[in-house]
Amino acid sequence: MENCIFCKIIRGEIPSKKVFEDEQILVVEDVSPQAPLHLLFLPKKHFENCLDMTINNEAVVGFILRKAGEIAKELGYAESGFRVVQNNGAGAGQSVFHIHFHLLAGREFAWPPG
Ligand code: DGP
Repeated sequence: MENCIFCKIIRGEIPSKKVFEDEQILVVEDVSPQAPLHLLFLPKKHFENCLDMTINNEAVVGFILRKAGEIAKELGYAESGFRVVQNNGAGAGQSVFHIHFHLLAGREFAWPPG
């Protein structure tokens, strides 16, 4: 998508701090971290959120969750716990309409979330 911020990051047109990349996904540090560890998992193929999913997007979502667990473990957060968050729609806090998963760790997390 031409004007999507995350598509621009994926294309390298906006700089980012890259943690992992393969042919399907890019993982970068969030520019506005809400926890000591705050990473964004971005599918390279643009779709907005859960409402914009098709059967073609299902596999990458599963891959992202597995990869989030692997990275959290590698960085030492398996014991302390971590949170994976995905917002759908402005009313739920989605501000960038290219689906992404937040990996947050390194502090206490409240429930229910704010
Ligand atoms: P959400 O509110 O769930 O749509 O999360 C969007 C996140 O994207 C938010 O935590 C801030 C982050 N973000 C916005 N612009 C940029 C950017 O240009 N680079 C990076 N690394 N993160 C960004």
